[in-house]
Amino acid sequence: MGFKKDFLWGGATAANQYEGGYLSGGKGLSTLDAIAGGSHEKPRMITYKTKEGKLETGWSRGSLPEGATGYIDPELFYPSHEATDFYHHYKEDIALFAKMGFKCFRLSISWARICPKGTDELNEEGLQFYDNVFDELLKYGIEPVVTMNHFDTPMYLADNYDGWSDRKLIDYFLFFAETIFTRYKDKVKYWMTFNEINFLRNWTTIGVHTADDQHKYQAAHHLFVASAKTVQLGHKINPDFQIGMMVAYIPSYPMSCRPEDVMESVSFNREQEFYMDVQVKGYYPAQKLKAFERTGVVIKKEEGDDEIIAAGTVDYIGFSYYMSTVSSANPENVKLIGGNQQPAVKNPYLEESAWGWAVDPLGLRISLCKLYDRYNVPLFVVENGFGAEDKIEADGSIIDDYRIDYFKKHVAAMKDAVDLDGVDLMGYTPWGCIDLVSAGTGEMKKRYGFIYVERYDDGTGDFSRREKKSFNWYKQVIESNGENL
Ligand code: P53
Repeated sequence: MGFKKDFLWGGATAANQYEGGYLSGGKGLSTLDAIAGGSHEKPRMITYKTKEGKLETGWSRGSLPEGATGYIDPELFYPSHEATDFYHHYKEDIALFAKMGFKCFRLSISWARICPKGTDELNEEGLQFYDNVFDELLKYGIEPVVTMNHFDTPMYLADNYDGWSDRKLIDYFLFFAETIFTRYKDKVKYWMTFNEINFLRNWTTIGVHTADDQHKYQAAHHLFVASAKTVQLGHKINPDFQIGMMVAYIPSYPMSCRPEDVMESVSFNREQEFYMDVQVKGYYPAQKLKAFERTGVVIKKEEGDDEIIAAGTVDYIGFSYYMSTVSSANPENVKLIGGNQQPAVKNPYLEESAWGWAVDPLGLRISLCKLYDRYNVPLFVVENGFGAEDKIEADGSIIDDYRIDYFKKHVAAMKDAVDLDGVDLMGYTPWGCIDLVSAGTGEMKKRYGFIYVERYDDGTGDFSRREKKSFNWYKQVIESNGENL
């Protein structure tokens, strides 16, 4: 009973939110480097140069004019540039992870650190950086779990190819994949292709200028082909590789048992299932093909693409789980929330974080059941956590009982899914195990870590690290393999 013996307890991060060193060691620019900070109330903005050379700003989830290129304004603060400086603190941080007893650590490789333009030019210094990181992890027996691409597209590919809407990116990505697979084949066993593939739709994340369905799904097709080829290539390079996909999973409940509400919720869930269907089952589901027909989306495929997708299915599903949502057929129930004005329906049975995310531990068990029943492959909870403002007490301590409470309930829910539902669960890597920049708002204020980093939204802070109360709590959870919560 309980979690398996070799359960992968750890924590998760991403290069653009954690690493910093945005121009150090030969790294090229990535799209995320041109996105300024925002807040719960204020959306993040892209700074760009138009074809005519005018400097403009635009919504980070919107479209850019044709020919616009990413631009960094020296007067502005961009949180990714230094982030929380893993680049210079990796030894110290990994020692802290080891102290918590981590069995694994999830990080992403910055594509532009390996291939500064995203093309076939290599940066040896970047490759060496990750060698150092992996060696440091392995020294403590910590298994690296690598996201090959977490939201950051090399800016050169966005500026010159319109990002992933151009099929050429498949070849460039495969070159990057082959490089890192070959280089790290004896150091890394667990891989994931694209982070939250269902959230990739604009310049910020995949370098496409037009954020509409046609561009989003054409890019998704290229991502699917790239991922499938990557899986096949990886298995050839090292048959022991475990290569997963990664989806942002936000299960939706119907607002009521009224069939119209239920249908609304089916449609919401299907959008996420689409990405898993393609990458786990190996084909486009009928519901999506019909939706394309209805909405006039035409996917340009090349001969052989369907076969590639069928042959390159993933070994496991990695997913992020923070919250559930609600679907309603009545538009008056839908409110726009947050700096990015996401449509949402409030669940009257659940509490929310200060950023409006509904806390729903049972929703995690429900998700594990649904995904395991539907796909029957191992599952890996690669992100989960509670973004909150932390306070340093007069004695220097940080008493984050709210975070401990959140994790306690979510680990218990996973345990039920394993013990009561028979789900094959590989591991658990809470998000932002050390404080890092929020993806949604660009804030430091929205913290997730067991480890506090002195870095603030006005760019101050000396990056010093300290353990929060949750640090020792999580240590004891790992020590007891999830028995002592
Ligand atoms: P932040 C929204 C909803 C669910 C997951 O998010 C999301 C987002 C993006 O805002 O993204 C993942 O930092 C993502 C991470 C991100 C984390 O969730 O907005 O994979 O990069 O930091 C938490 O609070």
